Amino acid sequence: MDNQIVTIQTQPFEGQKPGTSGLRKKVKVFQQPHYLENFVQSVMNTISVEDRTTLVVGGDGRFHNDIAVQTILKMALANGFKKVIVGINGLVSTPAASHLIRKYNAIGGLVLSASHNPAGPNEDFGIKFNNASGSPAPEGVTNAIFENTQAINEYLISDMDAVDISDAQEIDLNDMVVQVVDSVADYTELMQSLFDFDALKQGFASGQLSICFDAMHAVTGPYAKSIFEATLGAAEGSVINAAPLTDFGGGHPDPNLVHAKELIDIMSQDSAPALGAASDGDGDRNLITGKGCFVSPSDSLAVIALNHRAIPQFKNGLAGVARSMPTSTALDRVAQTLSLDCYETPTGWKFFGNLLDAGKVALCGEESFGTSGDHVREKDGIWAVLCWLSIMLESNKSPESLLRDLWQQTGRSYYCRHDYEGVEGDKANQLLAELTDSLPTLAGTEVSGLMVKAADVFSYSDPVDDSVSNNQGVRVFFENGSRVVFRLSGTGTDSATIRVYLERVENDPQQCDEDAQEATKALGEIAKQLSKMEALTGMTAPTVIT
Ligand code: G16
Repeated sequence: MDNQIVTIQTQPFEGQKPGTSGLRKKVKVFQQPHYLENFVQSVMNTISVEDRTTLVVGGDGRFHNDIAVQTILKMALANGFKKVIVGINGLVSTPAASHLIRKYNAIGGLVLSASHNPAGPNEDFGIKFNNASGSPAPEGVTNAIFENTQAINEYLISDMDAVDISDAQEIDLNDMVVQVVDSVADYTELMQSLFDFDALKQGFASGQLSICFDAMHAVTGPYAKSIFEATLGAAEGSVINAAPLTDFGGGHPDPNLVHAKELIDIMSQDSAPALGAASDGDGDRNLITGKGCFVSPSDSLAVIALNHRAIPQFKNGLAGVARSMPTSTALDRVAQTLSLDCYETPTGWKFFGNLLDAGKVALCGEESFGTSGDHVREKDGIWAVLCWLSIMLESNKSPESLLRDLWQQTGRSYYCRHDYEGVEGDKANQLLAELTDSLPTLAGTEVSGLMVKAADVFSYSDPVDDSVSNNQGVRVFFENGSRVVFRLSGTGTDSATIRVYLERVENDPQQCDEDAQEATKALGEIAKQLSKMEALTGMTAPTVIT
């Protein structure tokens, strides 16, 4: 093919700073001329010319995915990449993208997704760069990308026609090869290597296992169909909302109690299958529920850790475990019971990358419905479901009784997250600033009957590369072991969201049956009081409780 490389003059856009997980903005923002190109060029500028070997590209299939993929192919060619691996029709789940990067020894990947945020012409789009280990780029790299976006004055792009990526094939563009891969097949093969598929198959055949998996019309539908139905023999129709749609069917593919209501309703019926699960827009998050029994993400992580020997990937033991700071301390108690190292990182999967690469941990998780192992460097929704199926099969127990076992052995973290959405950015910043200012005198005071033991702003020193990340959330600890955490979401696309994380630890196994929302209600009031929520934002109650 005879393609011309064109140099386009451009100017920096404001606000191209990657957040918790890449750059997320409204589609309309990404549709502005040069907007996506500026960011992509800024990423490519951080990769030296000799390192521009293989790049992985793909996304969750949301509106604008197709256009963005073609733009990136043209820019990869113009910027001297030798090969681009892309999923059929540009679709790749986030964990599958991480796997492709590792499998094909790519220098990294551009993952197109705004995760659980709604999709469509008036909704959200996103892009992030993952490094050669498949991990979301660490802060040093995202800062370098941001600096590039502020100084950019030109980008390189080929004038070639759109590449046909509708089938698995290799296309030679002379200077660059585009390899279109069936990422569902690659990912299914990976899962097969990590779990005992024969045993799981028998579990489904015997009726011991059954599942309802809600793909929420997002990217995991084909992966879930391939693994649960076609390979493991779950009944046809076990995967619901399986067809990926560019607007996710108008839904909000956030697998939580609010947005996965269809699944929760199915799981509350007498005819419910043994396990209910859902994943999000790009397939990295997961929700786990038994019959009428929601498993909080923090507890799910702790159950997987406690029962890790039932998972073939971990049959030789776990190197260590990690959780993000706001995630409940259930994992810490399991780690203590099993004598495992347990690390506490800031929110953002990228912070687990170094620990995983260094072999310090093999299982990580977050309260935001994310869990994964050391097989990829992203959270992995389907993998978490396979962990639960493996544990249920080996123990012959339901999710509910596995939860009870956890609470019996290590106590229960009653846990709830209150989100205050739609807050003006200035007001949200002011709330966090005033709260931070109040911290030095907080310890030793009593708030609504609870004594404050300590209060601080979480700062993380990475034990592998010694990098320091400050301002990672405000923590208030109480004498009775309860904890309240405040931070601003880094994944929104317009107004600010204040997240308030509530945890009350109950060590008496006889007292573990309360409803989590009820059990943390008083802490929620204390959090409002401490943060002057109503006075500063005008909000009297959270908009979402999970
Ligand atoms: C991303 C990050 C997670 C984080 C979550 C919520 O997930 O990878 O580590 O917990 O955002 O972040 P925030 O509280 O800042 O909104 P995802 O699934 O959105 O890519």
